[in-house]
Amino acid sequence: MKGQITGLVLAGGRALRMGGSDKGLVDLAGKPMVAWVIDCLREQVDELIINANRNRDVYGAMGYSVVADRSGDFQGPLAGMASGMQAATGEWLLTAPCDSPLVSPLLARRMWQACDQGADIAVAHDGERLQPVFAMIRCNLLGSLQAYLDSGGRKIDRWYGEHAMQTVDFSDCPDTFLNINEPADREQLEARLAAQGGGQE
Ligand SMILES: Nc1nc2c(ncn2[C@@H]2O[C@H](COP(=O)(O)OP(=O)(O)OP(=O)(O)O)[C@@H](O)[C@H]2O)c(=O)[nH]1
Ligand SMILES: [Mg+2]
Repeated sequence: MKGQITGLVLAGGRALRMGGSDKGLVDLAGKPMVAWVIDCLREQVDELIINANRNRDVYGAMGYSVVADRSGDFQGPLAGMASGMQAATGEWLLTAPCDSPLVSPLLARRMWQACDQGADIAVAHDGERLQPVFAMIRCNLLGSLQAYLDSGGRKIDRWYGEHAMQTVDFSDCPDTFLNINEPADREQLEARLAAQGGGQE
Protein backbone atom coordinates (compact mmCIF):
# COMPACT_ATOMS: atom_id res chain seq x y z
CA MET A 1 0.00 0.00 0.00
CA LYS A 2 2.82 2.39 0.87
CA GLY A 3 3.74 4.72 -1.99
CA GLN A 4 0.65 3.80 -3.90
CA ILE A 5 -2.11 6.17 -2.88
CA THR A 6 -2.53 9.67 -4.26
CA GLY A 7 -5.20 11.75 -2.56
CA LEU A 8 -7.27 14.14 -4.65
CA VAL A 9 -9.36 16.93 -3.15
CA LEU A 10 -12.10 17.84 -5.61
CA ALA A 11 -12.51 21.61 -5.60
CA GLY A 12 -13.34 22.17 -9.24
CA GLY A 13 -17.08 22.77 -9.10
CA ARG A 14 -19.08 25.90 -9.72
CA ALA A 15 -20.62 26.07 -6.24
CA LEU A 16 -23.78 27.62 -7.59
CA ARG A 17 -25.64 26.94 -4.35
CA MET A 18 -22.91 28.89 -2.56
CA GLY A 19 -23.51 31.88 -4.80
CA GLY A 20 -20.87 30.79 -7.32
CA SER A 21 -17.97 31.47 -4.97
CA ASP A 22 -14.93 29.19 -5.04
CA LYS A 23 -16.19 26.80 -2.37
CA GLY A 24 -12.82 25.35 -1.43
CA LEU A 25 -11.66 28.81 -0.41
CA VAL A 26 -14.74 29.71 1.63
CA ASP A 27 -13.75 30.15 5.26
CA LEU A 28 -14.94 27.66 7.85
CA ALA A 29 -14.06 28.50 11.44
CA GLY A 30 -10.78 30.16 10.54
CA LYS A 31 -9.46 28.17 7.63
CA PRO A 32 -10.53 27.55 4.04
CA MET A 33 -12.84 24.60 3.53
CA VAL A 34 -10.29 22.81 1.34
CA ALA A 35 -7.73 23.01 4.15
CA TRP A 36 -10.07 21.05 6.43
CA VAL A 37 -10.19 18.24 3.90
CA ILE A 38 -6.43 18.39 3.28
CA ASP A 39 -5.84 18.10 7.02
CA CYS A 40 -8.05 14.98 7.13
CA LEU A 41 -6.43 13.31 4.14
CA ARG A 42 -2.75 14.17 4.17
CA GLU A 43 -1.75 11.62 6.81
CA GLN A 44 -3.67 8.91 4.98
CA VAL A 45 -2.03 9.22 1.57
CA ASP A 46 1.44 9.25 0.06
CA GLU A 47 0.84 12.26 -2.15
CA LEU A 48 -1.90 14.88 -2.27
CA ILE A 49 -3.21 16.85 -5.24
CA ILE A 50 -5.86 19.56 -5.41
CA ASN A 51 -8.24 19.68 -8.36
CA ALA A 52 -9.37 23.27 -8.96
CA ASN A 53 -10.54 25.26 -11.95
CA ARG A 54 -10.30 28.73 -10.42
CA ASN A 55 -7.76 30.56 -8.24
CA ARG A 56 -5.07 28.01 -8.99
CA ASP A 57 -2.40 30.28 -7.53
CA VAL A 58 -4.21 30.44 -4.18
CA TYR A 59 -4.58 26.64 -4.06
CA GLY A 60 -0.97 26.23 -5.21
CA ALA A 61 0.26 28.32 -2.29
CA MET A 62 -1.07 25.63 0.06
CA GLY A 63 1.89 23.46 -0.87
CA TYR A 64 0.34 20.82 -3.10
CA SER A 65 0.15 20.32 -6.87
CA VAL A 66 -2.96 21.73 -8.48
CA VAL A 67 -4.60 20.21 -11.54
CA ALA A 68 -7.47 21.66 -13.53
CA ASP A 69 -10.08 19.78 -15.55
CA ARG A 70 -8.93 19.10 -19.10
CA SER A 71 -11.84 21.03 -20.50
CA GLY A 72 -13.18 24.25 -19.05
CA ASP A 73 -16.89 23.52 -19.30
CA PHE A 74 -17.47 21.96 -15.88
CA GLN A 75 -18.16 18.38 -16.88
CA GLY A 76 -18.58 17.33 -13.27
CA PRO A 77 -16.43 15.53 -10.72
CA LEU A 78 -15.41 12.74 -13.12
CA ALA A 79 -13.45 15.34 -15.09
CA GLY A 80 -11.52 16.26 -11.96
CA MET A 81 -10.90 12.62 -11.22
CA ALA A 82 -9.49 12.12 -14.73
CA SER A 83 -7.03 14.98 -14.23
CA GLY A 84 -6.07 13.52 -10.86
CA MET A 85 -5.49 10.05 -12.33
CA GLN A 86 -3.30 11.57 -15.01
CA ALA A 87 -1.19 13.52 -12.55
CA ALA A 88 -0.98 10.89 -9.80
CA THR A 89 2.28 9.12 -9.09
CA GLY A 90 0.43 6.51 -7.04
CA GLU A 91 -1.31 3.46 -8.44
CA TRP A 92 -4.54 4.44 -6.71
CA LEU A 93 -6.45 7.71 -6.48
CA LEU A 94 -8.40 8.44 -3.30
CA THR A 95 -10.92 11.24 -3.81
CA ALA A 96 -12.85 13.45 -1.43
CA PRO A 97 -14.81 16.66 -2.09
CA CYS A 98 -13.65 20.02 -0.77
CA ASP A 99 -17.00 20.63 0.91
CA SER A 100 -16.90 17.76 3.41
CA PRO A 101 -14.66 19.12 6.17
CA LEU A 102 -14.92 16.20 8.61
CA VAL A 103 -13.61 13.25 6.60
CA SER A 104 -12.88 10.13 8.62
CA PRO A 105 -9.26 9.19 9.37
CA LEU A 106 -10.30 5.65 8.36
CA LEU A 107 -11.15 6.57 4.77
CA ALA A 108 -8.00 5.32 3.02
CA ARG A 109 -7.55 2.20 5.11
CA ARG A 110 -11.08 0.96 4.60
CA MET A 111 -11.15 1.77 0.91
CA TRP A 112 -7.83 0.01 0.52
CA GLN A 113 -9.19 -3.18 2.07
CA ALA A 114 -11.78 -3.39 -0.74
CA CYS A 115 -9.18 -2.72 -3.45
CA ASP A 116 -6.78 -5.20 -1.92
CA GLN A 117 -9.51 -7.84 -2.31
CA GLY A 118 -9.75 -7.24 -6.05
CA ALA A 119 -11.88 -4.16 -6.63
CA ASP A 120 -10.69 -1.61 -9.18
CA ILE A 121 -13.01 1.01 -7.70
CA ALA A 122 -14.09 1.27 -4.07
CA VAL A 123 -16.93 3.67 -3.28
CA ALA A 124 -18.12 4.84 0.11
CA HIS A 125 -21.65 4.03 1.25
CA ASP A 126 -23.22 5.94 4.13
CA GLY A 127 -25.74 3.24 5.00
CA GLU A 128 -28.48 4.80 2.89
CA ARG A 129 -26.84 5.71 -0.35
CA LEU A 130 -23.65 5.63 -2.34
CA GLN A 131 -21.36 8.62 -1.83
CA PRO A 132 -19.63 8.54 -5.20
CA VAL A 133 -17.21 11.42 -4.75
CA PHE A 134 -15.57 9.42 -1.95
CA ALA A 135 -13.81 6.74 -3.96
CA MET A 136 -10.58 4.87 -4.47
CA ILE A 137 -9.91 4.26 -8.14
CA ARG A 138 -7.15 2.36 -9.90
CA CYS A 139 -5.30 4.96 -11.97
CA ASN A 140 -4.92 2.68 -14.98
CA LEU A 141 -8.66 3.18 -15.62
CA LEU A 142 -7.81 6.64 -16.98
CA GLY A 143 -8.23 5.56 -20.61
CA SER A 144 -11.69 4.17 -19.88
CA LEU A 145 -12.70 7.32 -17.99
CA GLN A 146 -11.43 9.61 -20.71
CA ALA A 147 -13.36 7.63 -23.34
CA TYR A 148 -16.50 7.81 -21.19
CA LEU A 149 -16.16 11.60 -20.83
CA ASP A 150 -15.38 12.02 -24.53
CA SER A 151 -18.56 10.10 -25.38
CA GLY A 152 -20.56 12.59 -23.30
CA GLY A 153 -20.82 10.42 -20.17
CA ARG A 154 -21.15 12.40 -16.95
CA LYS A 155 -22.86 10.09 -14.48
CA ILE A 156 -20.36 8.84 -11.95
CA ASP A 157 -22.20 5.70 -10.84
CA ARG A 158 -22.68 4.59 -14.42
CA TRP A 159 -18.97 4.75 -15.17
CA TYR A 160 -18.18 3.02 -11.87
CA GLY A 161 -20.64 0.29 -12.83
CA GLU A 162 -18.59 -0.58 -15.91
CA HIS A 163 -15.78 -1.74 -13.65
CA ALA A 164 -15.06 -4.05 -10.74
CA MET A 165 -16.64 -1.82 -8.13
CA GLN A 166 -17.18 -2.53 -4.47
CA THR A 167 -19.06 -0.41 -1.97
CA VAL A 168 -17.46 0.25 1.39
CA ASP A 169 -19.59 0.73 4.48
CA PHE A 170 -19.00 4.01 6.32
CA SER A 171 -22.38 4.10 8.05
CA ASP A 172 -20.52 4.47 11.35
CA CYS A 173 -18.88 7.71 10.11
CA PRO A 174 -21.79 10.05 9.30
CA ASP A 175 -19.70 13.21 9.74
CA THR A 176 -17.57 12.18 6.78
CA PHE A 177 -20.50 12.92 4.50
CA LEU A 178 -21.55 16.15 6.10
CA ASN A 179 -21.65 18.40 3.09
CA ILE A 180 -21.52 22.18 2.84
CA ASN A 181 -23.55 23.14 -0.17
CA GLU A 182 -25.21 26.39 0.86
CA PRO A 183 -24.37 29.23 3.24
CA ALA A 184 -26.78 27.85 5.85
CA ASP A 185 -24.85 24.53 5.95
CA ARG A 186 -21.66 26.43 6.67
CA GLU A 187 -23.26 28.50 9.42
CA GLN A 188 -24.70 25.39 11.04
CA LEU A 189 -21.36 23.60 11.12
CA GLU A 190 -19.56 26.68 12.43
CA ALA A 191 -22.07 26.88 15.26
CA ARG A 192 -21.56 23.20 16.05
CA LEU A 193 -17.77 23.54 16.04
CA ALA A 194 -17.97 26.60 18.27
CA ALA A 195 -20.22 24.72 20.70
CA GLN A 196 -17.65 21.91 20.75
CA GLY A 197 -15.09 24.47 21.79
CA GLY A 198 -12.98 24.97 18.76
CA GLY A 199 -12.76 25.92 15.15
CA GLN A 200 -9.38 24.71 13.96
CA GLU A 201 -8.29 21.42 15.41
N1 LIG B 1 -13.34 19.01 -11.24
C1 LIG B 1 -14.64 19.22 -11.12
N2 LIG B 1 -15.23 19.01 -9.95
C2 LIG B 1 -16.55 19.26 -9.85
C3 LIG B 1 -17.31 19.73 -10.93
N3 LIG B 1 -18.59 19.89 -10.52
C4 LIG B 1 -18.62 19.52 -9.22
N4 LIG B 1 -17.39 19.15 -8.80
C5 LIG B 1 -16.99 18.69 -7.48
O1 LIG B 1 -17.86 17.66 -7.07
C6 LIG B 1 -18.07 17.71 -5.67
C7 LIG B 1 -19.54 17.66 -5.35
O2 LIG B 1 -20.21 18.70 -6.03
P1 LIG B 1 -21.19 19.78 -5.39
O3 LIG B 1 -21.29 19.64 -3.93
O4 LIG B 1 -22.44 19.76 -6.17
O5 LIG B 1 -20.35 21.10 -5.69
P2 LIG B 1 -20.57 22.15 -6.84
O6 LIG B 1 -20.94 21.48 -8.12
O7 LIG B 1 -19.36 23.00 -6.84
O8 LIG B 1 -21.78 23.00 -6.26
P3 LIG B 1 -23.23 23.32 -6.88
O9 LIG B 1 -22.99 24.13 -8.13
O10 LIG B 1 -23.89 24.14 -5.80
O11 LIG B 1 -23.88 22.00 -7.12
C8 LIG B 1 -17.38 18.98 -5.19
O12 LIG B 1 -16.17 18.58 -4.63
C9 LIG B 1 -17.14 19.78 -6.44
O13 LIG B 1 -15.97 20.57 -6.37
C10 LIG B 1 -16.64 19.95 -12.19
O14 LIG B 1 -17.22 20.35 -13.20
N5 LIG B 1 -15.30 19.67 -12.22
MG1 LIG C 1 -21.53 19.05 -2.21
